[in-house]
Order: sequence, then C-alpha cells, then structure tokens
Amino acid sequence: MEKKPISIIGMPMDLGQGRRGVDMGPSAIRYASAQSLLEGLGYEVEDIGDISVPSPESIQIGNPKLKYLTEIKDVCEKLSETVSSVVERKRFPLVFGGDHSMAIGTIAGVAKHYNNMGLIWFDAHGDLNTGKTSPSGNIHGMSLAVSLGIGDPDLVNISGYAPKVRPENTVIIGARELDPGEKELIAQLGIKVFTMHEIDRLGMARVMDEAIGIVSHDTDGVHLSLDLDGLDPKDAPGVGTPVPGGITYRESHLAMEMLAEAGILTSAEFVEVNPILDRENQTAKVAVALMGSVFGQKVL
Ligand code: 5AB
Ligand code: MN
Ligand code: MN
Ligand code: MN
Repeated sequence: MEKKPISIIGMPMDLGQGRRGVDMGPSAIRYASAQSLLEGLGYEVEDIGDISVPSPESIQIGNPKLKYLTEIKDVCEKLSETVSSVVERKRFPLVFGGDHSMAIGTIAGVAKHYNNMGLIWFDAHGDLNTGKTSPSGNIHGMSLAVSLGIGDPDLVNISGYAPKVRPENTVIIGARELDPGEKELIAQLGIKVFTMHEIDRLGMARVMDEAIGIVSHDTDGVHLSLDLDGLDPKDAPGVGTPVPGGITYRESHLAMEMLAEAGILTSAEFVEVNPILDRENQTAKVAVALMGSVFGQKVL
C-alpha cells in the first residue's frame, strides 16, 4: 500500500451527547502516542491541531430535540473545511474525537472530493435518528442519517451539498442497539447492517470480506468512521454510551488489518473516546493500536 502522508486533526467536540469528558478524547489519543506509532510505520505525519469548539457551559442547549444544533453546525462546517484542505493537499485526513456528531463535518469535508464515496460505520449504534425519532435529542445519534441526507436541513446541507453518501455504499458493523425509527430507516434505505448476530454467526473475516465488497463496489474513496463503543466495553470502557456484547479486541484488529490489506481507505476518524470514564487511558490506547492495524502494522 502506498504510504500517503497523514494529517491529524483533533475535534474536541462534546456538544452532541449528554456526558462531559469526550472533548478530551483527542488529547488522550495523542497522549497514547498516535503520531510516533504512525511515524514508526514509515508515514510522514503532521498534527494540525484542534478545531475550536465552544464549551457547553458557555452556550444554550436550544431545541431539546436537536441539542446545540447551531454550534454543532458551525463547528462541523469548520471541520469540513479543514478536512477538505487536507484532501486537496493529497494527504490522508485522520480525525480524533470527540463525540460522533463530528462525523457530519468529517464526511462533508471528504465526500465532496469523490464521485461516489463508500462509508464504514463501526459502532454499537446506528446513529440513524432524526430530531423526530431521537429519544435523547443528542446529535451524535443522528450523524449517519444526516450524512445520508436525512434530518435537519442545517446539518444535511453542511458545506453546501447533500447527500454526502449513498445508502448502497454504506455498511454498519457491530450494531446491537437500534431505536425504532432507526430500524425503520434501515429497512427503507436498505442499508447493509452487520449486527453482532452476523459477526457471531459468520465470523469477522467473512463480515469484512462482504463489507469491503460493498463499500468498494463502484466507489472512488472509502471513509472509516470508528466509534469506540463498537468494541466491547471490557476492551474499550471509556465511552459515553457503552453497550455489552460488543466486538472484541482481536476481532476489531482483524477488521482493521483486512481494511489495510484491501488498501481502500482514503480517510478515517476515531471517535467517542472519553478519558473521564476510562481506566488508565485504555480506550485511547486501543484506538491507537487499531490505527496501527489500519496503517499496515503487522506482527511479522
Ligand atoms: B453514538 C441513542 N440511539 O440516539 C440516541 O455513540 C444513542 O455516536 C446514540 O453511536 C449513541 O440517543 C450515539 C439512544
Ligand atoms: Mn456513534
Ligand atoms: Mn455508538
Ligand atoms: Mn455499490
């Protein structure tokens, strides 16, 4: 695989969910030596710093069905511009989060550079709610729907185009908690979901073979949006919305190794790392270890 230079961007975002601390995710991931690991694998790496995000104490929640909508829209516009300029400079955008509402900005910034982008959504959740179906009003549970062009127009139209990705080029891996509105949307759009049931039944190798087939079919780029809560909480305890029965440490590595072998990824983000809820930075360390596999680290 060609070693494209990497640009790290931090998104200290915690407006999209209910628990403080996930804004410290980018620092925790940097502290777990992400940059030196990637440099050790032979990549040229630059860290272009954090996008500035207002703290929730300094602003108003606004509409309880779409909490912090105005601010999330603004910071996602900024993230989108930064990510887009990284792609223009022929570098690989690698974004550290931050709650998963940030994916709206990351995907807006990358997808405009591709005619047809594939998307891997690695998550315990579907993030397919809208302001109407969400049980919480938290935008981190809506970011995949928004990227598919469904939901609040302010979010859907970030960076001036919509949709960012098509349902037939999208796969969800690791789902085990879906709200009723999300299930309806999955059926309506025909999104391929590899739930924990399929992972148990088929094994991660077969799931990834199928997933890679779907996201690389007729596409010219593939984004990985990896929510650390896709992993089992035993392996990644530092997340705001843990769900038991998740993807193991090894299964998640195999998934990343297979992506590296396929050589299809053009951008990635690692999100929802919450150091306040973590134990000795374990979850950030897992995120960095997974990045190693994504960028081609091998045992032998
Ligand atoms: B995450 C829930 N479906 O919408 C909602 O962590 C949880 O980015 C969303 O996947 C979890 O509030 C969002 C109940
Ligand atoms: Mn998520
Ligand atoms: Mn999740
Ligand atoms: Mn296709």
